[in-house]
Amino acid sequence: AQYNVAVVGAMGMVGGEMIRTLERRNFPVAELRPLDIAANAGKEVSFRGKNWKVQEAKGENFEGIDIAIFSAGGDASLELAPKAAERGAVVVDNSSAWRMDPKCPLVVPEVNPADLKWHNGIIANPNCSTIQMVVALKPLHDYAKIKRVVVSTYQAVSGAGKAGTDSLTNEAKSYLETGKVQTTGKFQYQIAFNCIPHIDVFQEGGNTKEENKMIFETCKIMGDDSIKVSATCVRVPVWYGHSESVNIETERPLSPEKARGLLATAPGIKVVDEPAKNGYPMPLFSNDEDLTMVGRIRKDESIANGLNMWVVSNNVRKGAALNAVQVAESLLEQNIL
Ligand code: 2RA
Repeated sequence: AQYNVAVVGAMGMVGGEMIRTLERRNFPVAELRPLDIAANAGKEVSFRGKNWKVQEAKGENFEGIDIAIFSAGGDASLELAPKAAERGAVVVDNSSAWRMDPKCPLVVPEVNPADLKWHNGIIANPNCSTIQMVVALKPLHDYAKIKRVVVSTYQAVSGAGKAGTDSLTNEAKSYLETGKVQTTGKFQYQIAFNCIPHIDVFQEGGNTKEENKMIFETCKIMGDDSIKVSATCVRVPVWYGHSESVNIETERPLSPEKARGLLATAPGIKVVDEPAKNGYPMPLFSNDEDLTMVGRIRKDESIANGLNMWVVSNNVRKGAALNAVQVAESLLEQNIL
């Protein structure tokens, strides 16, 4: 069977990656319907050697759509996802709008594919920094039961879209050319040659929204509210690829060797862990990578059952577009559509 697939936010960085991912993975698309803001209606996107005209993202333009993949910001999702679902589409939404809604499954196919079975029309794609972490946590949690996670993230500027990557490029360029940085204002401060411990807005209690996303989304995806998560999310001057220092405490003993074996055989993971050969994951190697890379796996000697690891994944691919397409693939595999 083939399906009519809408991509909402088709002209954006993640929307464009979604279309490339649908093509690259040969998703059975009968009609591709690129949807975006009115100003972009009439423009064209290429898919499978054809040009497809962009239409305005509005209710009636979801008629006849089987799957609607959104990456158009929270407001558009709040307004249009229910309209798409009313017209019979299954929505996979990359914004944060529906992630903690009890009626909406929050899914990483390598972790909780069965949650797709209870969807009510809208499925939420988790935050990029959460996705890569739970892919790595899943095999270790199943074997040794994770009690607590402490994570520090080193997030690429592309997490803030094209404006984010442009900021880094322009600021670095102006510094190297003139010795002064002309900031573009996308981030709170200059990001070139700097790190900013502030992603999204500050919440009650001092965490940012990005940090709370990692805390709350992790428990929902893992299906275990007993997992304690502490997160610090930092923007760093890297274009693509989020890196995370992940420390876990488990109920049962878990040696680095055992962890390495579990990770190496788990879905969606590539273990890159050969310190003697300077073998460890880096965002520079994540550009063409669909897998979540894990390295620096070592015992945390400061507690009884502690383990440290370093997790790197491409935030535009697995962190957004790829995971959303894999959710759509899982719907087909499980005959849920
Ligand atoms: C960021 N995770 O990195 C957020 C949204 N993509 O900016």
